[in-house]
Amino acid sequence: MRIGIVCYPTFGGSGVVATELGKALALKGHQVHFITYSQPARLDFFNQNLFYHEVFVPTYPLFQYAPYELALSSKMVDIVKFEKLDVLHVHYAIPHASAAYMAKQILKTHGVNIPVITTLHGTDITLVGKDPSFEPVVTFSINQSDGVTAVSSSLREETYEYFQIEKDIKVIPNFINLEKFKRQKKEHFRMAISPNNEKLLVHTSNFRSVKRVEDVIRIFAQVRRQIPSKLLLVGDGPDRPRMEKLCRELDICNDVRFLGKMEAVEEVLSIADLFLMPSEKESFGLAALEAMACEVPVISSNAGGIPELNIDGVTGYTSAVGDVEDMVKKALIILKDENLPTFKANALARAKEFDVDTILPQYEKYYQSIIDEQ
Ligand code: GMT
Repeated sequence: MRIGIVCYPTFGGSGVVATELGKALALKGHQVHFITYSQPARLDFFNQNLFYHEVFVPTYPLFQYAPYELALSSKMVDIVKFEKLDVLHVHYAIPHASAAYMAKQILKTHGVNIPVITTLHGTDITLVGKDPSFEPVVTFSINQSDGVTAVSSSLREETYEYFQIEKDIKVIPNFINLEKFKRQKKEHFRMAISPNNEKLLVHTSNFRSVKRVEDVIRIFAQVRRQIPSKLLLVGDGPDRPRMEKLCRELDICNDVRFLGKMEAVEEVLSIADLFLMPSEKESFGLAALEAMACEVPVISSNAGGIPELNIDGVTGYTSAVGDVEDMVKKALIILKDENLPTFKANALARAKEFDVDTILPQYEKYYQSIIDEQ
């Protein structure tokens, strides 16, 4: 197949899933064309089947806001026609689904019918999408897509709850490349971070309020009182300065490291004992899946689709959003030396169920079914 993929090119979950999907499809012999405003962060290797088309938005003094969506639609029209694409797969509804709708209508006037598939990733539905500023456009463009997928059953149900959706939404979960995400021998790194064999807790996110990083720090502060431990924080975002201040107030700076944005997050996960994800909302929790693939059990909230991944009492524990006390209690259970190996093994076994080789054929089958319907 000749597939167009539209996504955010950043480290965020939707961009990562879209890029890893495109890479995996290219390795299976499909021709994949990425259409976005800069080179996707993980589009980091050469493959004869991979193409990248940059969307350029001209500026003009009249534009307070440059019209990215129009430039994107125009680029889609051009690439679909010139590269003779079979399907356009857009990731994150805003503004990709409406831009694709526009492109589809234009292409019709050129005698081209391009099937459009929209994948809903989370905040495009649960936070941003239901804002009245966007809701009518999101509802319309989801209903006008030829196919719609969501990354968890929870997100599917929330989409039906918040929007008047007539389309069937297919659930295709996030997936993981177990070749990249596996526990590596990084003993020197562990020795440097926890020289006295302290337990290592890790959190990775974009430090937005939805991630509740404050809970991460408060959980750690309490765990640390009972078990010698260290906290590694990977990622960056608007809440980071406030979190650094909180660490000072709690006098735990010596045991907390802010590592910033990292490419090779699997290296940090390889030395971790516990992953913390206390999110307010989380459609799937790709970061937790990456941790589990590196044999790291998870303490999480029970928000959104997380319980579809983190099995309570097996791969870690889930607690109500904001219940820091419960998360501390459960973290201490996992970190006991007699419990840790079982949780680690269970986390890996669960991650294997989301192996890219299992999930990729679900996308291929879905693409074909939507193409065949046209
Ligand atoms: O987690 C984020 O804030 C980034 C966000 C995104 O859209 O890039 O991630 C969302 O999509 C991921 C991939 O499908 C999911 O694994 C994340 O759970 C989801 N985030 C939220 O729902 C908050």
